[in-house]
Amino acid sequence: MSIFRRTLIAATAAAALAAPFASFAQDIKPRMIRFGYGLNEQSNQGRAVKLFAQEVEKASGGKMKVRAIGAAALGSDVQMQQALIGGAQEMMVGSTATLVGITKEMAIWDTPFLFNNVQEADAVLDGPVGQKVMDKLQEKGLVGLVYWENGFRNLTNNKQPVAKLEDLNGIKLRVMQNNVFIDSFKTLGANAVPLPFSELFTALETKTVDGQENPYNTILSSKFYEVQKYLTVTNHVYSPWIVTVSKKWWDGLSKDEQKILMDAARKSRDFERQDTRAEAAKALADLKAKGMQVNELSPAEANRMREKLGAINASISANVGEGLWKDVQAEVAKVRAG
Ligand code: TF8
Repeated sequence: MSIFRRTLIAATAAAALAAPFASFAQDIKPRMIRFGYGLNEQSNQGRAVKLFAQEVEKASGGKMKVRAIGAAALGSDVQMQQALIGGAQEMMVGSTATLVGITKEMAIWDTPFLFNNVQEADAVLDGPVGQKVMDKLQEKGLVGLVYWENGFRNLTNNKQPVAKLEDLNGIKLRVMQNNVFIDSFKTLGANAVPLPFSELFTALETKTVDGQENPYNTILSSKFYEVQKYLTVTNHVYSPWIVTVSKKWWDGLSKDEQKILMDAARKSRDFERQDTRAEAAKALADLKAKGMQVNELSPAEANRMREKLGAINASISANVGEGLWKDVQAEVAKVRAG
């Protein structure tokens, strides 16, 4: 028998002995996970990252530790995405909208008025098409785990109440660094200025921009009510957040470690959506109490806005691919049909 064969047999025997052991001892190494996010600790984003960290530590018997770093202390969404791709940071949560420069298909979620309610959003994002878009990230060095809810976006500004389309004329409006958002607000007549979220409060405070758009939760947790007078209920688009992992780092994890992260991500998603919805339900009243002047659009004006924004659908479809556009429309139609 050759030495090679003998070694092989010995190795096989050793593996056979090790196998039953592996079935009850999980393959988990001590890991330090830097998890960055852009909002502050007191936000819905901060609360859900905290829950994720607790779940990972619990499930790994304290071996995997999550260092949650909020308030964009590790950089803006775009900067953190690059750190994940390069392997300098392990995890983050941020807007799908800020990923469009990396994975163009993500722009599908920026389609104005794509979802009418959160049930539609959950069904499509958690369904096969949502997964397909998320999996596209892998080619670019990122692994998407789950979508969280940022929420329906509403408009604030410091110039005047926006009651009709024309009121947006000339308003300097900060938008996310994303072509669909830039096009949307240009189409509506605003002067759209792309800026990272981490620079937004200061830009509003110093009047570099007049307004911005974000869900009630963020307007509250980021204290935009201190620097913004008018809020218009537009619900012009539903924004998801997405939890992503550095693929470079993820590929070096054991199956057990990956499962711990995936399970914790799903738990955090369910918690985050509930928490966000509960907060959103009372946030508008809180914002009024803080002194914001709130108005709703008349149905006629809301329709005008909707029609105007419909004009950019063709370019979104061309950018993400007509196949994906149709798949998403079909999924939405399916959910609506019940
Ligand atoms: C925005 C988004 C932000 C997110 C967050 C920093 O306006 O809505 O909430 O990017 O992760 O930039």
